[in-house]
Amino acid sequence: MKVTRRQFSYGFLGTGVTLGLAACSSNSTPGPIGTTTFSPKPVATTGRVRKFALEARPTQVDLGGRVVDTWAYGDSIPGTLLRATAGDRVQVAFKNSLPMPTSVHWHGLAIQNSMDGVPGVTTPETPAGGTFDFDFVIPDAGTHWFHPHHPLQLDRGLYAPFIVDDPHEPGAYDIEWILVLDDWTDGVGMSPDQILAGLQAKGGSSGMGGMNMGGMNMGGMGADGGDVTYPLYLINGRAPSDPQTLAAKPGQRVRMRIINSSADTIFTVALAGHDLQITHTDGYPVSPVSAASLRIGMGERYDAIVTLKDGVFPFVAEPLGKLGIARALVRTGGGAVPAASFTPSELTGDPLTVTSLTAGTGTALPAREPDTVQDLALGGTMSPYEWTINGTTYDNTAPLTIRAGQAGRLRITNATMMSHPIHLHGHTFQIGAAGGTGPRKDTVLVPPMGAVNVDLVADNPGKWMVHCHNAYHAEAGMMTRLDYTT
Ligand SMILES: [Cu+2]
Repeated sequence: MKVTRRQFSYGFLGTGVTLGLAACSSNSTPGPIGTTTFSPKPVATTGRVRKFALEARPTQVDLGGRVVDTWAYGDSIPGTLLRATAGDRVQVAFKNSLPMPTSVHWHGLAIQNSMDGVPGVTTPETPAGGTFDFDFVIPDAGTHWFHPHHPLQLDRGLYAPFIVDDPHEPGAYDIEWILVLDDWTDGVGMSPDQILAGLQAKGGSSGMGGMNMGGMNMGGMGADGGDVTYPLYLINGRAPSDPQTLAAKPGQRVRMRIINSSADTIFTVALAGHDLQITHTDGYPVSPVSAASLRIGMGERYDAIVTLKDGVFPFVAEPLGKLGIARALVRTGGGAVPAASFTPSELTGDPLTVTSLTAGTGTALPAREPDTVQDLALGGTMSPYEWTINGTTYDNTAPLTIRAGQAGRLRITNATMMSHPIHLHGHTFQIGAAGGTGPRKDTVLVPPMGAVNVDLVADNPGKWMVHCHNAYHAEAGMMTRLDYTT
């Protein structure tokens, strides 16, 4: 996709926050709206309707004393949390106050196709100054999020958590802490548009500051530094010199909901002095497993339970193959705050990765041989700067196909020297094989020169994106679709 993007200048509009929540009762379900006529999969509803207002707009944010212009949902990064219960009908009145068209994709929500937020495929693009009324029923609980399906806009401040509560949640924790990780350049380094232009112009060997094409030249996970180095890494919109602090008491159990909203950065995370008990990934339960540190790719989410000790403890996210850290703090007692560059010893060992996880009880797909097996071969070249699936960029893609009711297997192979977080819309797949031990996920980090098989059930008709969640790879072509055929 050779897209030339306009550069914009904009000022601080200073308009009021419009995000809000109201609830009322209704038993009706939304009909399809948008460009497609696929019927949504049946969902058990609570009968509740939750209404939100959401605005994407230019604003300013304070990154540790440095005030920068960016685009965000409201006036903060991350944007204000949206929250509902599985089975709720959600209505979002969206307003686009950006100076260009945008879209909203509800990452992890397996909702009806017409509400999926992919311009030209599922949902009309919202023009500058325009509005769109989203209306959908949420089938599944979990830690999810939302962002534009305009990849370079994701590398600004347009992201926010969407937490879907489980009506049957056992709730064996005292406090919840949502941690949104991000790599940040907007207003500090180059703009996302300048970064892409540099990658395309120089084929990856650019002398422009901020470029790091090492990912194509290094072998193996752990040397996988993406295509871009960033001047800042953030947790909950805060720089490491000005971290957010969770105030709690010793002995309290914290449920951490960790979301990697980065454009180009895989993180390894740890909480100093504590092990993380991993309980969910991408919203689905896993058999709980304890780990000192955890690796999380772009678009992935992990939930972890921690029983807090007494003191001050940095939660640190270390970008894979890049310099710097992001961090937040837990304070349960007295003690000095470690230096902004402090990295906990928990980050020195091998982190937990998806290969160590098994599906939680009742989470596996029913055991079933696939009716259709399809290949997803990941590739790319530096010059020109193109990333491909099955040998082509998205503008020439031949979509994968499936029929409603079929069991499908995707055989994902990676012929490049860097990891790619592959995200499927509208479904969660099971890593390995249906009925096996692998976890349910919607985004899987495929290692360099590696391969991952995933199984899915075609239970949500539509045209669904399958793509790399590296924003620059997606923009440079690493996308295809899974289209239902009749
Ligand atoms: Cu990629």
